[in-house]
Amino acid sequence: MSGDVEQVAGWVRDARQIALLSGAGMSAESGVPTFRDAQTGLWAKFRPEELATEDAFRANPQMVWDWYAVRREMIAKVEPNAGHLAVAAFQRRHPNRLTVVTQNVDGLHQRAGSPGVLALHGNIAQDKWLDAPGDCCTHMEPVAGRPPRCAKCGNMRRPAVVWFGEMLPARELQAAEEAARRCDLMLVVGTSGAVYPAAGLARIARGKVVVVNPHASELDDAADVVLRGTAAALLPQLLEEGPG
Ligand code: BJW
Repeated sequence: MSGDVEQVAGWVRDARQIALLSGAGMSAESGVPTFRDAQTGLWAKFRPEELATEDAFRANPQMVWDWYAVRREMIAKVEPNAGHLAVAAFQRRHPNRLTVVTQNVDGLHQRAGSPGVLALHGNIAQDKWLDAPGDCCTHMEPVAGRPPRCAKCGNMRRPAVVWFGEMLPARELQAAEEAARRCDLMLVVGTSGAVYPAAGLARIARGKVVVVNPHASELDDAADVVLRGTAAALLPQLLEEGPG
């Protein structure tokens, strides 16, 4: 274990309240592509800012729906990695000592067994109505299609995720801010720190801030320690509480 890793493992042991803010890099070793790293396939053609918006969906609902369909299918096939599992195991050993705040929509923290995950950007496995549903929408099954629509008014189904320009779920965001304000230690794992208000949580953390990321991030300047490594390699070392 490097000196820095050992030091942070000590902070983990001493902290009464830990907040873990995760981003796409948390799931990279499960095989889920990140948003802003070099991308292949669909990701090479579009930036998230161009697809993850209501305007993009209204302009080209089939293309955006298909982008999500490909990602949903891929996410359904992957498994939580050693990082997700180390977090969940820590929470089992220490109930109520670690709060997971995630920007990820893949549900992998939840599948690893983490309780009470605060999912700031929604859940890609679910969908919801694009416009406020009328009686027709709520009483009829949507007609299958890409995207499915209400047979009567044409209202479309859309992924239940948070797009740019949309508000984050109020309860989750408030709970995440509280977790940041009361923590003794925040682990910021696998996020570029480019998207707000999630990234701002690292800047309001009361306690020490540790960034875990193999590459430079926009939150490195907010960190007391930056650990250059991956989530699946480092989180087990930080959270497994060896002899210390
Ligand atoms: C590894 C690794 C390994 C690789 N281990 N690490 C303040 C300032 C400026 C702008 C704004 C601001 N406040 C709000 C805004 C506007 C906007 C915003 O932030 N824009 C920025 C781009 C500038 N924010 C919003 O619009 C938000 N809403 C909002 O603020 O509402 C209020 C409001 C309303 C109206 C007007 C104004 C305000 C909503 C943001 C929603 C983001 N949604 C998405 C898509 C979700 C659905 C989907 O999946 O399609 O969320 S965008 C995308 O980015 C996704 C992610 O959750 C999010 C963050 O990305 P993340 O997780 O950091 O991934 P990457 O790819 O960027 O980084 C991966 C990292 O992992 C890298 O650093 C790698 O090095 C690392 N890594 N392998 C560890 N193995």
